[in-house]
Amino acid sequence: MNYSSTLQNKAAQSIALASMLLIGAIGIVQADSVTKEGAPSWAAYDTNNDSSVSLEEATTNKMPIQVFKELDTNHDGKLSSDEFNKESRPMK
Ligand SMILES: [Ca+2]
Ligand SMILES: [Ca+2]
Repeated sequence: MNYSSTLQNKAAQSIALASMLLIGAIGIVQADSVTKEGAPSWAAYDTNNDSSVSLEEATTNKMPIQVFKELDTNHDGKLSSDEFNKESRPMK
């Protein structure tokens, strides 16, 4: 009797299906928020449209915390569009 191996098979199939669905969902989210340069725009980070990007909004959109801290030049814990746009203009 191989009842338990049949159960394992079904579990494996379920996990494989869930993984495919998850990968598909992630792909859709990325296609939606990534610009042609390969990085989300500032507007895409500002998900609640309050004209600033919080650390939570940044990390939700996959910005590393280290990058956020570097961009937040006035250290108020939020990124303005000016601060964000400095990323593409490397001036000291
Ligand atoms: Ca915001
Ligand atoms: Ca700031």
